Amino acid sequence: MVKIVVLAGGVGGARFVLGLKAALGLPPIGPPASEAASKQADTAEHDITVVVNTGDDIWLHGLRICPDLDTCMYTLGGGIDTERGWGRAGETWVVKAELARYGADPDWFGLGDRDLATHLVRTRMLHEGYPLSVVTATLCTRWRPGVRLLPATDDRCETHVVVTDSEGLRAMHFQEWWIRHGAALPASEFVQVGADEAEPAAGVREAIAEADAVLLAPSNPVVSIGSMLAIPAIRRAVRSTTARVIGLSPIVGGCAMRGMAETCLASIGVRCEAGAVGEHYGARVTGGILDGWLVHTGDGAPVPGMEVREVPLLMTDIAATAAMATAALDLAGLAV
Ligand code: FO1
Repeated sequence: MVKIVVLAGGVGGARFVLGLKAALGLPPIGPPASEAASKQADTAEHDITVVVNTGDDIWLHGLRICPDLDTCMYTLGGGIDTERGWGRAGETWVVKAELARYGADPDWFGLGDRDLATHLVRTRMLHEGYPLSVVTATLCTRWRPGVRLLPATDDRCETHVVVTDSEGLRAMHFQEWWIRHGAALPASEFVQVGADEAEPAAGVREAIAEADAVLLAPSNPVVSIGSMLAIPAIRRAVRSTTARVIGLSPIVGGCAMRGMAETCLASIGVRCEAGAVGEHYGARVTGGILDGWLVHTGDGAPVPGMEVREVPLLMTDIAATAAMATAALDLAGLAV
């Protein structure tokens, strides 16, 4: 059985995994058709583990909200609102409006009524003492994403943004910076609060160590992939796996597919170019994490210590994304 581990953020990461599943002959949405086959580990051909960023996670209205885990779960389980890329299809916002009438802050966060049920179940289980990895597995018994979703950590490790503007220097949660302020405030630093003490969630180390390929999805290199690699034991696991580690550039032709990456890269002094992001991740042979780097056609530039290949990297549909995933697995030395 071929074991594949993907490090992924939210919208971009989830869309990439849809293509990866298709590349492996799995239905992109939902569980493998032959449920029995996937249960008989020896007959299932592939085992996909997605290690998901938890840096976006936030306590709001007394609820624990995990945007990237939910985006992956809904996308792969068929419940996502495909226009927004986050939250539930057919969503309503009655509770959000009621909270606003009470003046219950914050009113800037899009708390959907259907989504609320996920946060209520998760919060209740967390209060009962279950780790986030168990909560996620429980939520996935409903959504059946067809892959194993693991939070990067069961510990608190939130991305906060340091802003320096006319009001002086202050920090705020990533969600407030991204949603309330539209990522428009000048961010001087992104801090993963708790990263040094955070441990990988149960199963993460083992999945990376036992993988036949480790892929970095085309997610935000700073606040999605970067947040996970800020957890020391995750970085160590990626650097020491016997699998080849292959990244896919989220930057195509000098611009990020999801607006935020450009802003985040500028804040940490990395040029918004595929080659610069590859260098930012670094080659494993020189202390970084990558063995190979997939860039969009035309963005090819040598990056010392890693094999760079050019393929179309626009996730325009599942077939295009499947081709990207196939190219990444090929660069990892796996023919699918
Ligand atoms: N993104 C927004 O731009 N506006 C929102 O109001 C919003 C609410 C929201 C609620 C639940 C959820 O799972 C995701 C949500 N997102 C929203 C996306 C979220 O900010 C993610 O962190 C981004 O997708 C970046 O990864």
